[in-house]
Amino acid sequence: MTTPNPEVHGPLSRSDFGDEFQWGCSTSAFQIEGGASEGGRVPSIWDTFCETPGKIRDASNGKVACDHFHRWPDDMALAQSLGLNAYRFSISWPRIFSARGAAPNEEGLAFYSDMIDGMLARGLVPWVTLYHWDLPQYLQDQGGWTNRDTVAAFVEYADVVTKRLGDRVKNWITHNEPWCTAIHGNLDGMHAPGIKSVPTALQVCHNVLLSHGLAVPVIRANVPGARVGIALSLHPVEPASDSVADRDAVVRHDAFRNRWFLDALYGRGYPSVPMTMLGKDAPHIAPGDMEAIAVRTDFLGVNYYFPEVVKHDAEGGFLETTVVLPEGRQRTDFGWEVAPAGLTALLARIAREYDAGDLYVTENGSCYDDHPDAAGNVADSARRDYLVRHLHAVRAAREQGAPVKGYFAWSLLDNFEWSEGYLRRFGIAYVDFETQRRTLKSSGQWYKGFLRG
Ligand code: IFM
Repeated sequence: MTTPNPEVHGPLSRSDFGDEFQWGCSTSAFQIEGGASEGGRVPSIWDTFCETPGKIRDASNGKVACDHFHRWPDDMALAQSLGLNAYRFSISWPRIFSARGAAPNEEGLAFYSDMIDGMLARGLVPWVTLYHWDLPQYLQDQGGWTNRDTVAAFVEYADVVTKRLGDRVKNWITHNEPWCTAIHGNLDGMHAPGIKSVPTALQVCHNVLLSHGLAVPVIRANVPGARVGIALSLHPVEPASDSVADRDAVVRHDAFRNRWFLDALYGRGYPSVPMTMLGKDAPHIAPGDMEAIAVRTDFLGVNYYFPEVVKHDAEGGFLETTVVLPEGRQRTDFGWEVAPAGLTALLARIAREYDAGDLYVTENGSCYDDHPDAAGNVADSARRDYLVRHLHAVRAAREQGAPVKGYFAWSLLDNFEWSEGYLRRFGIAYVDFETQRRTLKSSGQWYKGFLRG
């Protein structure tokens, strides 16, 4: 199957990526499930955040979302119809434990167990994320991720879930985008729990990584043949100008955006800059933490959306940098730059600089506000083009030697886009949130044609 614009992009076929390549879509529990008070689920920090006036742009919440809690068989059938062989989703921690020290909620475990059976029956390899931002509120009430007991609670949660589901699930992702958990949740306050504090954000960041490190051996012990990793949001960084100050700003920005995570996970510790700049705001690191964080993993999940352009700015927070948006670049409706070459460069860089094992693009997608036309079709040509060009970028990275073994489009469905509510559509299938009807967009049709050859 060739791309829709072969004259622009050249031919691309599924077979270019080999038989073992994982082709999927990614989703997350809070963004699609709904069923917020069903099946023994208790509130998460996102339920609380949604109830706080002014936090969500359209004042919406995740109570119903895509109603995936009830409609998952149809959604899995949709995924199967696309020709996917994998599906990435997250488990809602508040569905599994209703209080610290409580017994696991059997109904919650059964929900995911049934869904996993449904995936396997449809030829979809399950890829499970344990934490995609929906911390139980009762844990936030005792300090959330700043409290090391939350680290212990996460490891217990990982233990229960992997013991119960590990007979069928082999691919485990501990955390999704710890940068967002830490920074959006605790520095800029855009995400739940909405805190704005440098030391809190840095401690959260450290404790989240620690919980990853401590959970990995537990998952391995529970799951024969487990493959365990973490999914990071990573961004190529470029200078706003050729000045020395801006080029130095790139080094600092990259050191926190990317290397803070990569260096720590692959045994180099946190980069000395910005650590030295943090002073008293630096995280408390207990003996043995860094060794735990650097536990061996099997793969790295790379979530790629856009590169960042930065300039030096003495007022620009602890990094003294500001992200700028140069004119004249192609952008999605969210303002994110469309830069497929950044994905190739990023994957090649990770392969060159880190011993990360296999790489999976665990998220990549674009936000455009397309709606059905009079005939009911959703002609999202910009999203289709984004998908085509980024698949070319993945193939280019493989040709450069990066061991990229899978691609998961974000997202299967339009969904709850965090503080933007339902105003930002990332799905390759359109969701009418009034009727819950799903309509495959042109991008989804292209993906299906490509996958089915
Ligand atoms: O919707 C999010 C997802 O939850 C995490 N990665 C980025 C996506 C788009 O913003």
